Amino acid sequence: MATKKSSPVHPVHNPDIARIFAEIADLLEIQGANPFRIRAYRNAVRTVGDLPFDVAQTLRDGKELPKLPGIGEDLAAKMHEIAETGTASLLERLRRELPPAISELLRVPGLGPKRVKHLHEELDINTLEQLYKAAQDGRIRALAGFGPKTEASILAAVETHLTKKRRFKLATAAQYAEPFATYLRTGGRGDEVVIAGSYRRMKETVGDIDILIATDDADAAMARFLRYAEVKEVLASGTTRASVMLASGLQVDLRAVPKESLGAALHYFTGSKAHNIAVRRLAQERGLKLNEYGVFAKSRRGEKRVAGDTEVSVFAAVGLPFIPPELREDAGEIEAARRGELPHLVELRDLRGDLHAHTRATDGRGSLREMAQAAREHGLEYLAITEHSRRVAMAHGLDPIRLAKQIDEIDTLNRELAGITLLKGIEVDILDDGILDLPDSILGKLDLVVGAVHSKFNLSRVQQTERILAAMDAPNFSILAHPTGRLLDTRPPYDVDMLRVIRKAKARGIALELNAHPERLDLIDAHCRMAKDEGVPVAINSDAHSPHDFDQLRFGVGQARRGWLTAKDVLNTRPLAELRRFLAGTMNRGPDDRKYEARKAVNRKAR
Ligand code: DGT
Ligand code: CA
Ligand code: CA
Repeated sequence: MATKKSSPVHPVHNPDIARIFAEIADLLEIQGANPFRIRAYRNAVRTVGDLPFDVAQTLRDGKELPKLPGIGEDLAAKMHEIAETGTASLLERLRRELPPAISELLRVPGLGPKRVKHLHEELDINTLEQLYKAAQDGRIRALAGFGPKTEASILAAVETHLTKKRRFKLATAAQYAEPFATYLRTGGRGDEVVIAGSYRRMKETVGDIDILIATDDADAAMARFLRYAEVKEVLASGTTRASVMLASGLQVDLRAVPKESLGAALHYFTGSKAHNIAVRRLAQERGLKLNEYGVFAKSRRGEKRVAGDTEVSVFAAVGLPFIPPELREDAGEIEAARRGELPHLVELRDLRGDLHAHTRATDGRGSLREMAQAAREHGLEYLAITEHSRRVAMAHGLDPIRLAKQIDEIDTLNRELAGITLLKGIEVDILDDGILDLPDSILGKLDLVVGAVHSKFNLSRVQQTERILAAMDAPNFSILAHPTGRLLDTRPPYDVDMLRVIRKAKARGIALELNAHPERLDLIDAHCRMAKDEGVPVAINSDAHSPHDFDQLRFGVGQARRGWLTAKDVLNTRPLAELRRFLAGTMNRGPDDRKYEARKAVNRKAR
C-alpha cells in the first residue's frame, strides 16, 4: 500500500489552530525557550483567534492566505501543516520531550507555564493527581510565589476541573456551530435550520449546541447530520433526534420537526428551561396544552391545534407579544410582556461608534489608519483610540510624551479621513491606590479617558470598591472599562460593590463599559440592568486590538440585549455631536471631593 500523507481525521477550524499555537507557546516556555519565539506564538494565537475567515476552509478552497500581521513564513507554514494534518510536528515533539501530563496541568485555571514549570522542577509534579496530592499535603504553599491562598485555589480548581463539564465561550462555539448549520442548510431540500438553546439566547458560554431542522424528510436530515465530517462520536440517534460529539469536544443535539411545528419547537428548544415552564403555566391557565409540537386546545373530539407554526403564534396563544430570545430567562420578561413594557432592545446597527481600541503604538496590531478604515467598514462613524498607559509595561503603554505624539497624529489623520472621526483617548490604568497612571495635564488634552483596573485583583471588596470610586473622582474620567475584570476561562471577577460603582458613575456623569471581547463580556447582564435602572449609560466597546476585532461587537450587543438595554441606554448609539457633549462633561473638572487630590498628594510624597 502506498504511504499517504496523513490528513486530519476531522476538519480543523481556527480555534484548533489557536489552541495548538497556545500549547506550543506554553511548552516552549516550560522548556525555557527564546522569549521572542514564545511571544511570536502567543501573538499568533490572538491573530488566528480573531480572523474573520476560516483558515483551513480557505486553503481547501485553493486560495492563498492573506499576509497576516506577525505571521512570518515559519508560522504560516505551521498553519498549513495544522490545517492539513490536524496537528503540528513541533507540538508532537515538545510533548514527547516533556512529561505527558504537563499539558493537562496547563489547563488548570490559574496555572500558567511559569507555575507549571516551577511545580515540575521543584516538586516533580507531572500529573493532575500529583498536583492534587501536593496541594492536600500542604507542599505547594511552601514554594516561593505560591502561598496558602494559591494552594487552596489550586485544590478547588482541580476539583472542579475533574468533575465539571466544559462550557464553550459563545464566540468559540460560533466557529463550530455556524459551519455545521450551514452544512445542514445546504442539504438542498429547503429545510429550515436554526440554532436554538443558550446559543440563540446569546449566553456568554454554552454547554452544548441545539440545532432544529424543520423538514419533510426527517430520515434524510438525520442521516446528513450524522455524516458531518467533524462528528467524532454518535452519542444517541433516533428517528427525530440525535446527539453527537464533535472532534472539538462540543456536543450538538439535533431535533427534526415537521414544518408546522417549527415555531413551537423553536420556542421549546430556545429555552431557557425556567422561561419555558413559566410560559407553559400561562398556557395551562388558559386551558391550553403547550409542548414542542404546538399549542393545543381540548375539544370534544380530542385536541385541536391552535398555534405553533411560528414563535409569534405560540406567544400570541398565551396572550403575549413576541419575547426576544435574549430575554428568556424568567427574569421578569413575562410580566413585562404582559404589561406591554418589553424594552425595544439595542441592535448591532444602532451602534454609531466604538470607544475603546488599540493600535500598534501599544499592543494592537493595526495602524491608526487601518483601525479607522476597519471601523468605518463596520458601519461606524467614530472610533476612540485608547492605548494602554505606561504602567502596563507588557503592552508598552504610553507615557505622556508618546501620548502627546499620538494626539498630534490623530489630529493630522482626522483632517484627511472621510466618513469616520477618530477620538483621542487613553485606557489609563487605575493604580493600586485609585490614582490614574498619567497626569491631568496630559489627560485633559484628550476627548475621553477610559479608566481600567489591570492589577491587584485580590483586594478586599471594600478596598477594591474604594479604589475604583476614588479613580472616578479624578478630574478626567469618562468611562470605566471592563468593570469587573473577569476573564471567562481564566479569571474570576474581582470583588467590587457594583451598585456603589454605578451610583458613583451616575453622580459623576460617567459611563460604564460593556467590553465585547468574547473572553470578557464584562458587564454581565445583571449589571447592565442595574446601570439602566440607575440611569447610567453603557458603552458597548470592542476593545479592538486588530482590524478584525470590530466583528466582536455583535457579542457585546448580545450581552447588552441580555441586560435589557435599548439603544437609548447605550452611549455609543449617540450621534457624534451628542456624544461629544457627554464626554466634555467628564473632562477637566474640579475633583468632586477632596479624596482624589488628597490621595494624589500622599502618593506624590511616597514616590
Ligand atoms: P446550555 O446548553 O447548558 O448552555 O443551556 P441550554 O439552555 O441550551 O440547555 P439545554 O441544551 O439543556 O436544552 C435546550 C433547551 O431545551 C433549554 O433551553 C430548554 C429546553 N429544555 C431542556 N430540558 C427541558 C425541560 O426539562 N423542560 C423544559 N420545559 N424545557 C427543557
Ligand atoms: Ca444547549
Ligand atoms: Ca442540549
